[in-house]
Amino acid sequence: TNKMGIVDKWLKKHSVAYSGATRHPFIHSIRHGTVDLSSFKRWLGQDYVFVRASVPFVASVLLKAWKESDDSSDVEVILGGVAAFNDELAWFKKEASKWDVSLSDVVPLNANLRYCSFLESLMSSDIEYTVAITAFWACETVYQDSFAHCLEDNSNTPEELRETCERWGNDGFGQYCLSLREIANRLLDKAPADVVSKAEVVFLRVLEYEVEFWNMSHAET
Ligand code: HMH
Repeated sequence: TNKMGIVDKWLKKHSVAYSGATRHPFIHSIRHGTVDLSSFKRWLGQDYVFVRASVPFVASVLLKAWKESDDSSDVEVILGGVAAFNDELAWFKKEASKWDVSLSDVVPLNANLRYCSFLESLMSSDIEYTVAITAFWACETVYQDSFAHCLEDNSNTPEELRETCERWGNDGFGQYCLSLREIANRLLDKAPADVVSKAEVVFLRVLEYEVEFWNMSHAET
């Protein structure tokens, strides 16, 4: 409907990297119903650690929006994301007990620690709001796109994994990701060239970290 934003251009330009993050073998295995349950459990425990660690990052994006945004509806969109954490952490606890995963015993693997430190580096006040919201959009969108793929009509996702896929693959979460995309596009449109380049690099790094995150599901330990 709208004209193509900068983020939409990046999705085309970097479509191979984007598909690498959203069509990972782990996602294919869920969608095909061949997923190894020990992989799923490992992902679940690692993602709980990641989601907890991303709370301060999202709070920092909220703070930047409140200080720097020219549109007060940004704060509301991001606040929606902050508010969803409560429910999300409760969901992880419920899901973990269903699969006999002990969340208090999860040891964060290196790829997870690296992704968390990357998010932490983006909390710095030196990082522009435009760059930070681009990272946040990319992070949420990879999950939305990946799990929505597992819910498509021709998918064979096992019944007991559907709730997980719906958590990020549902239409409401899809709308929320579109709202984040609109904010990113609006800010990038007005940003100086060096900030746009920084945001593009950050977008690509998020895609890499997401691939490494999925890769942990088939880690040896
Ligand atoms: C690794 N990326 C990772 N975990 C998540 N839960 C999301 C993105 C979406 O919030």
